Amino acid sequence: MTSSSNLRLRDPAIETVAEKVLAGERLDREDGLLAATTDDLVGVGRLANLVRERLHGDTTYFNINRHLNPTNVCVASCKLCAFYVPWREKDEGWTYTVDQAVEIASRDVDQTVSELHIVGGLHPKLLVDYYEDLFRTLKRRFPWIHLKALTMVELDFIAKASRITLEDLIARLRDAGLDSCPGGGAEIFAERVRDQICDHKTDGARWLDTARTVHAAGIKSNCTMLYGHVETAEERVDHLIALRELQDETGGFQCLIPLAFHPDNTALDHLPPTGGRLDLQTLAVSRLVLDNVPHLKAYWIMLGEKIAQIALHFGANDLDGTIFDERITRAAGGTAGTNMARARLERLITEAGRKPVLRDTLYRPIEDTSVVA
Ligand code: V47
Repeated sequence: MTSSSNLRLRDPAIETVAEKVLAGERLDREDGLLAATTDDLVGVGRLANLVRERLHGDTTYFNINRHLNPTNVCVASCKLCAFYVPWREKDEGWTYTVDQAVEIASRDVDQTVSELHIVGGLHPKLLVDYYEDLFRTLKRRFPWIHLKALTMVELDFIAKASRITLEDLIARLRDAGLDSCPGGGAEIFAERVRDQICDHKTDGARWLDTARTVHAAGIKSNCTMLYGHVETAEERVDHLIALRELQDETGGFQCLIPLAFHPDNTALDHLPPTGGRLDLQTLAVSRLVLDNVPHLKAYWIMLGEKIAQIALHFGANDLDGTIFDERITRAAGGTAGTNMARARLERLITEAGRKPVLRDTLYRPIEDTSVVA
């Protein structure tokens, strides 16, 4: 049996955190802060790994998926983002018709691709009927595919722009084929931070309220935390606790994806990129504090393959997917690329001593032994 003494912690300050983790007790804000600020990275990692193995053993999920960004034109102008083209310069960006979007998706969607991840800019002319048409057409063309589409920020914006309630919007999109929602746009909930990185966008309380409404409609979603910019450790822990409180209420979050800030080509390009230390400690703290969300994703596109692989021992149990055609991280200087072969993802997982399991978006294993390299 594991005791805090054989965890070989270097920092006595995290002994109390360890005792709680070993007893399966919930961590409070103080505990989260100790874990986020200790220099005992390996100790915190061991604790997070314990929780990960308790929940999932060696199982490490991945899927075969494609991103689709119907537009990069956006009225929000977030300083954190390098992907958007402002509305006044809309001709410099792209806004696909439904037929164009489906044509782009069809370039590399076949029966092995189980998920389309669809997000884009806040475009004032793309209203509910556009997304209904898009989802219906995609489902007709690829009936097996799961549509994980539209962040809480986009849903909030589209409902207002279409002059309908959020409840109506969600019901209409669900009828058109929406299956679940991705976790983007949460950033850091603290107003102090949002004022500096994404003012004029849905605020933290509204993001959470929108997720509450999505979950009440029976739709699962993911959640994210963007770290490594102007936020403090306190603000990260508070963000995780706000997600935990909503999850206690709804149970609708499947997965947290901590997103490493990429500064290139953004209005915050004076900031340095994150280091491996912050990446791994943030994943570990996320696993420890967010005790009621089952999955923690090491998003290889933002972490890089090597940190994502090591993250499988710091709390993470999911690597996302093959990800055809990722554009948001690439715009901000991401160098990990896109379109990873399935065999390579599986190799990253097995080389880390974990067991790869191909999943669908709802974390159901897909029985399939074929290897598509
Ligand atoms: O909403 C934007 C963030 C998000 C930058 O739910 C940036 O399964 C870092 O949410 N540096 C999009 N991050 C990505 C996202 C996501 C990715 C993979 C899986 C899932 C899921 C969700 O990326 C945006 C924003 O929070 N972002 N710009 C940047 N420069």
